[in-house]
Amino acid sequence: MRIDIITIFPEYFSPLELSLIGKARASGLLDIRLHDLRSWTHDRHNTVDDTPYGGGPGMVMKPEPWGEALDAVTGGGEEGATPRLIVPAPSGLPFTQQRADRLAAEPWLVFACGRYEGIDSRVAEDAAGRMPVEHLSIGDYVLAGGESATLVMVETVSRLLPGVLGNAESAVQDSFATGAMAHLLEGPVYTKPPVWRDREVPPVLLSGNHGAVDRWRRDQALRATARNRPELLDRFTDDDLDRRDQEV
Ligand code: 6GU
Repeated sequence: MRIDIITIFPEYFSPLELSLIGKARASGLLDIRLHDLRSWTHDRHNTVDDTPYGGGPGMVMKPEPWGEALDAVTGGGEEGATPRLIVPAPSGLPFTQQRADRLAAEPWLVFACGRYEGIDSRVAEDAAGRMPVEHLSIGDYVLAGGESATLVMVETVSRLLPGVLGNAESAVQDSFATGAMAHLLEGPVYTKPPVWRDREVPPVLLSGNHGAVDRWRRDQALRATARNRPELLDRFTDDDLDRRDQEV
């Protein structure tokens, strides 16, 4: 997968050199390209923002540098290829695991990171004439810019790509994934030693009884979900829960 990120803070993305994503880039599974928006300005001060029409607080990102940046970045794909443009914004559609799954199937994503009060709205309108555009929010709070949201989305999508995760199973096992544990949160996890500061690992996990372990994990997942995200349980009917209990 190719991912282009346009930002006034390319240095913000140095974490993408580390760990799983760093390795996926080194091995060629992931082609992440960073672009400094200011390289498409033409004035002495490399201006990227201006005051909002209609008044109000803050500044708005100017359309001209964004238009040139998107033309340059999205025009250079292999014969006729068009990327999907993602604009992180608190006003966007919710970024969910389901949306991450769909993005992970795309060959090419471009992230346009806005700062200040956002990007002049004509930029996304104009781009939408040539490529699919999605405004996405990572949660119900307000960040200072799209950079940290882009890091979250790039990490979420990258770990779904074939070959990026060390253990292909763990993407399926996590909270929110599909399968028998779908829509449940993960319960507690343990490793050695079996006793630490007088605290024992739950004996069922040492029993070697895989059926009992699966049932215990399912029960713990239900408890964690009821405690922290009770609204997620509304998706299940009683029959649903009974049927899933027999699966494990
Ligand atoms: Cl994508 N951007 C900003 N600025 N704030 C956010 C967000 C995005 N998602 C949640 N809050």
